[in-house]
Amino acid sequence: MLKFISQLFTTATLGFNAAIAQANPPQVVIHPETGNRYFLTDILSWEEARDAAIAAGGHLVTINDEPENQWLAEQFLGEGVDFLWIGISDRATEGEFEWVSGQPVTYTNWAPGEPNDNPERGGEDFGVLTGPANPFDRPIGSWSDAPTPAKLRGIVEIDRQN
Ligand SMILES: [Ca+2]
Ligand SMILES: [Ca+2]
Ligand SMILES: [Ca+2]
Repeated sequence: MLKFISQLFTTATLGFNAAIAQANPPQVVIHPETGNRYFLTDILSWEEARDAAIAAGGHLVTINDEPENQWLAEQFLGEGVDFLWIGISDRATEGEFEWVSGQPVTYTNWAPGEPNDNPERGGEDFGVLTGPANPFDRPIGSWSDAPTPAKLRGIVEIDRQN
């Protein structure tokens, strides 16, 4: 864990030369108020992204309030981004969305008509944050549930106290 954080810190502070020395460097951003760190996983299933987040000492992001949602949208929802995994799921009990971090659900930002557990896609249990390239004209920063076979990048959050 400490070694990993140290590597992230080195990549973030040494800049371009250090970044190109790694095949796929995590681009870490630090929230200016909470000190929590965030970065994107590779393109993975939700469950793979969840496991990658745990391996990094964090969790798929828990979006606790509207300011955090807005900040994440500004950091990660650039041009060409359609969807990113977030750490909310109703895999355990259909219709009851929980954060994988175990933190309580204090805020949601579902898009109109979502979550819908879309039966045409075999049901949907895993949350995504919506970017500008989404094909459904959904509001940027809104959430929806997505199907198990989907492969996306996920947002990892490492809480400061960890
Ligand atoms: Ca959070
Ligand atoms: Ca579901
Ligand atoms: Ca859906």
